Amino acid sequence: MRHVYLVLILLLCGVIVLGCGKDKQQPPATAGEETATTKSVEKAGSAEKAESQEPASAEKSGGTGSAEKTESMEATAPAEAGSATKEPESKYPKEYIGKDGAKMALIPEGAFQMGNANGDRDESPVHPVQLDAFYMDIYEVTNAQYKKFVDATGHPVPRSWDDAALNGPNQPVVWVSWDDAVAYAEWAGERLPTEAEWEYAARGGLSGKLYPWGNELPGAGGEFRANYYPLGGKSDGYDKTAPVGSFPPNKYGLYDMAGNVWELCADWYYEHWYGYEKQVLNPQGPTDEYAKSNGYVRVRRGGAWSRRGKDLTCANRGNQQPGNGDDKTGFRCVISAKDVVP
Ligand SMILES: [Ca+2]
Ligand SMILES: [Ca+2]
Repeated sequence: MRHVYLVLILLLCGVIVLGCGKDKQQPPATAGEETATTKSVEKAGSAEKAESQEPASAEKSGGTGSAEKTESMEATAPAEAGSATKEPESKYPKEYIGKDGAKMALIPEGAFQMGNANGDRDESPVHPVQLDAFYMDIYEVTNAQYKKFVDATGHPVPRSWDDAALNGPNQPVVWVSWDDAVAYAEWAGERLPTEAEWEYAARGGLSGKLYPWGNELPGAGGEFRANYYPLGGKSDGYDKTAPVGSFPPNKYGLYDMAGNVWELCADWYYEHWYGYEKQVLNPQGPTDEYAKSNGYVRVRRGGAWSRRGKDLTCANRGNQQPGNGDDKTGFRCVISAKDVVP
């Protein structure tokens, strides 16, 4: 009987020793995590590194270990980063190439104040908006891109393709209606941006500024920041549309968010909508009954080559009949980041 007790005691000791050993193996792991979190500034880089290394290490170690490690690093990131930076965006690659071949930039999830209290009446009241991450074409859709769509689908050709002032391959496509733009977006597996997404993207992460670059007028100091209609006409270098990307991008890497061509958005336009809007997260614009009171027109944003500088503000709102086109209006597409990286 004593022998049995002895054996049991020995076994118990063994279990305890093993247990302690296990505990002792953990500190290096948590210490590693700690160093990772204390280096929060480098986190984005190291997280990317971990992601890019994942396939290789997954093969080596059977996958689960390194995957867990990556996950735990990501999980600690938001808590550590707190209010300092927008780290969660590192979950998604910075760039994405759409099915139409267009380069798209990641617009990170975040919140902003939509509208401009000192702008036109339809830009008030300023109200909070929260958006999930999405990708946006860095350029307005060009004639060359639109031709791929026309060739593939037999969609009608825009009338501007006869006009030498507008039909350059890298000029934005114009004389497209909202219906045409939606057809293109669907063909590309994408969609038009909501009005809120458009304004958030145009602001490029700047808070409370008038234009994508700040508060200066587009031609302040003789330095042109957009294609518009400066005093005297075309001193910005372009009489009508400019090839996309002719002016510097905003901080999200988006070109021509101010000027060149107006850009169609998904939403109906209703001039008093901001006073009724209740949806903070991913707002979709006016419901049918409000759209009706403005005669069912769609939002367009950003001003155009035909407009004075003050019309190029991020918050300025325009509209257009959904079946109409003109030589001042084009579009660009977006896709939700979760539809690209589930
Ligand atoms: Ca111009
Ligand atoms: Ca534009």
